[in-house]
Amino acid sequence: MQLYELAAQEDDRCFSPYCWRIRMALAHKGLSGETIPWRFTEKERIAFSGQERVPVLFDGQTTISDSWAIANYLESTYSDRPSLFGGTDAQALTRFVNTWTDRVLHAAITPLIITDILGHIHEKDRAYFRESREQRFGKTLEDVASDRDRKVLDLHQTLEPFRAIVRERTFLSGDRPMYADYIVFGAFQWARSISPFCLLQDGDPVAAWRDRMLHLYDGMSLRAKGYSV
Ligand SMILES: N[C@@H](CCC(=O)N[C@@H](CS)C(=O)NCC(=O)O)C(=O)O
Repeated sequence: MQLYELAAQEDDRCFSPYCWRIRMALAHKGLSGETIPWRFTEKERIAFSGQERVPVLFDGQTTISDSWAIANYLESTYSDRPSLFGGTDAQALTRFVNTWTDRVLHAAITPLIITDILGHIHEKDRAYFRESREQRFGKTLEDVASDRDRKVLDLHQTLEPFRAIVRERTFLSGDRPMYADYIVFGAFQWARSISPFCLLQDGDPVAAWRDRMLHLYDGMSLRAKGYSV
């Protein structure tokens, strides 16, 4: 299996939140995938997948893109291995976690780390990243990133429903982590891989949950290149 992952300047600084979901999902299923580092501007290298984003999983003869589609593929193809969802009803509900994370959590984290992303990506990606993101946000990256000491408080507020769950349970999914946990964790691993800015305060149940996640699978994500924040 090969997993095309977004890499920064260094090949082993993989920072895509979507790719982290799949790294964790592969570990959960006990599958190993070779990481193929990929940069934003290398669209032709993943043209075989028929689209322009990572993650892309290449499994034998099968190519799948989009993290949600890949997770579903892994679940059905490797159904004899530990479930990522815990049944079809839970799978449907996990889709909500996917959408909330993509649209709400990522939006709250983006201003806190966007200039650190710019500082870490490969130099050949910088002009593309700045132009495409400034077009998306309708302002400069520096304006998006302004006032982050106040914006981090917005993140803490955004996390409140999630915090209420992980205050009571070990993982979002209960006693064991599942794909819903990996979706949310991907967002924190995105930040940790690329930014020294501290998103979570000591004593926050979300920080304790993230710490438990970091230690899963022999500390795979703790050992990955990133900042100790
Ligand atoms: N919905 C997709 C989103 C994938 C995505 O946006 N990936 C980013 C990396 S984090 C990407 O490849 N961006 C390419 C670009 O911006 O040109 C998924 O869940 O996999």
